[in-house]
Amino acid sequence: MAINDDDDFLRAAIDEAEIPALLPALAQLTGDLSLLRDDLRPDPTDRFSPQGALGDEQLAAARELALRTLADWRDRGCPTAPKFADGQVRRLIEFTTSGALDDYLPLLVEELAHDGDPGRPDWTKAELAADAPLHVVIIGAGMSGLAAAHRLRQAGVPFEILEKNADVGGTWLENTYPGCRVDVTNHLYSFSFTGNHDWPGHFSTQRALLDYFRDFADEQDLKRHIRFGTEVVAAEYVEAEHCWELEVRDAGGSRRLRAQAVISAVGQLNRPSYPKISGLADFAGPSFHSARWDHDVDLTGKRVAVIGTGASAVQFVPIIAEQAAEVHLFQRTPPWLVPTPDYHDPVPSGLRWLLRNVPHYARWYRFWLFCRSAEGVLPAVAVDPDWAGDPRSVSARNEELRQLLVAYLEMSLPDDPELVRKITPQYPPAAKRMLRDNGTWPATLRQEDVHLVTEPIQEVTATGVRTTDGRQHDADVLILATGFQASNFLTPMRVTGRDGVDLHRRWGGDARAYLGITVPGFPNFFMIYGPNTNIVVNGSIIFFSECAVNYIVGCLRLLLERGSAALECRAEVHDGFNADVDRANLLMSWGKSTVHSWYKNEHGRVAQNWPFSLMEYWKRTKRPDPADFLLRGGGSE
Ligand code: N01
Repeated sequence: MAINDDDDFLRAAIDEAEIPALLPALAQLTGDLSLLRDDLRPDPTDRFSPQGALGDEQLAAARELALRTLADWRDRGCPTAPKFADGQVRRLIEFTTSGALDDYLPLLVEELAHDGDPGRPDWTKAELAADAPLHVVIIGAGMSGLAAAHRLRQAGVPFEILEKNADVGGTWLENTYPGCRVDVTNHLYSFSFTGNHDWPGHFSTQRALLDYFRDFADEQDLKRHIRFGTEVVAAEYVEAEHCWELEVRDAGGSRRLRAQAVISAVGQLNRPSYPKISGLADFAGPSFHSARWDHDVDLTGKRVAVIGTGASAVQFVPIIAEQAAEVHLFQRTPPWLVPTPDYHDPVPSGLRWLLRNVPHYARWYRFWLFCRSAEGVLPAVAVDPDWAGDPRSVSARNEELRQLLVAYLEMSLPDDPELVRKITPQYPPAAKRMLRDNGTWPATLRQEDVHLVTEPIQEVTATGVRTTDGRQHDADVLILATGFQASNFLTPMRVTGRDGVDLHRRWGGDARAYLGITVPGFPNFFMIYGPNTNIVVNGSIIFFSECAVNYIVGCLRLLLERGSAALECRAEVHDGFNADVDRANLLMSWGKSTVHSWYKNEHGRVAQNWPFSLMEYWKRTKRPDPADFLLRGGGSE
């Protein structure tokens, strides 16, 4: 990589840089550790101040230092960076984290990936057991399925992906509603093993995400392993042969196929939830769910009724409000809004140039984002059992956060206290998913042709929606932004394990698994983004999926190393883990609060969320402990 741009150009680019990432990148590029000045240390724990809470003078000094260093590197002919030893890299990491994340150090070294792809399996099937029968079926070609395929291929394990849709992308293929975009910063919401982090936005649109996964599948030549238009209807364990028999449906009808292991990568948020509202079927106009957007319906000049004010609605209502004559928005519970000024902004050209052209910077940029979000606001959403303050918060720190978020609403709508009252949540921050906002949501709600209705819905009629106060809200189009059947894991698939046990009957609407991945009685059946692996206020779910994939690949390795045919999680390990998770979830805002959310299942148990740190999941999924499993078949019998 070489640069020959003049100083003015470099200065302008550096003005847009994330300084806490630029200094270590330049130190690595030049080998000059004196760049890591004590007075320029950032604070990754300050979530609300930009640039690691560095002050103006510090920033000016750091920019000057960066400019001199980069210009000098250019003038010396852009020499290749010296090879850094792990110890030196640790020094760079310690500078970036200011010692705040010491517990995370082993994870951080891996996350930085300064020396290749640390998640790549360090074994292959051919080395371990070339002749062992091991064919893996992955269900779903979304983000998680593609990650699993990538790692299995690296390990030389034969696999195929069965995908019900006609393309890859999963949720990013199915959700095409206007304004759909990722709400986790993109440079983190991407695979650790793809070099390309050239995102157009800090939070890119659905189209950019879909292109990313499509490009990945093409570049890695994964599509030839995918059977598109193929839905898995049922999976049954054939104990005598230690394999799974799958019933699949495709254009040719119903077929059966076998695999030694199954990885479900079907996601949590993809089966739309249709509300049980009387009269829904009587609506005379077009009606659709936000995740099944009907692009044939032109909303121009129409009266549109929208039910729901969750993540989906908050993204699409501002767009459709520009086309529709009127929007009637039915809110049951308002969301908390997290101020995010750059939510819709493109990555500025200077920053993009640095990410593309300064060696190491893209990695340090992602790494810095990781450090900032690893713990996120987790400590501020944990319950203090002795908290006796406002019941709309769960601890002193949670109350501080609540007041900050209320202040944001008041500041956004200074002359409309009535609207502020209507959209201020009466439950603790993080009890439901908090949504990003750059001012768009409050501005949309105050538009004259947008009517926020907070009266409960009585029924849907042929011509609109009637609320319990007797008012009829006329509409030409009805959009259900009512979310997903998140807690109905793996539905509508039938999964039958050992001794003919039906997984859904076993769960009884209360899905549980060990690490969200394996279930006793269901040997060699693995899940990615399974029960209790949703993260709420920290990190990126892609990180979690990669951890789960790493663990599953480790389980397959165990099978091959031990010469076993099947591996099954011990019941006591599974039960003990779930008891820990339940206890910990009750000590989080989402577990303590009684507010309705998709984090809980029909029994009121938090079946979705991971209550611990990212570090904890990384540690627990690093490699499977053989003692957690029963091994059967092959050499183990
Ligand atoms: O769904 P939701 P979503 N009568 O369940 C209301 C992810 N996501 O699709 O809050 C009236 O959050 C319901 O009201 P209430 C993300 O993880 C990500 O918006 O239950 N209202 C709520 O307002 C997100 O959290 C992105 O009282 C009814 C709304 O419908 C998750 O998906 C984008 C009702 C449902 O909100 C789900 O988000 C979009 C009824 N009978 C989604 N039933 C990105 O980042 C439900 N509601 C890209």
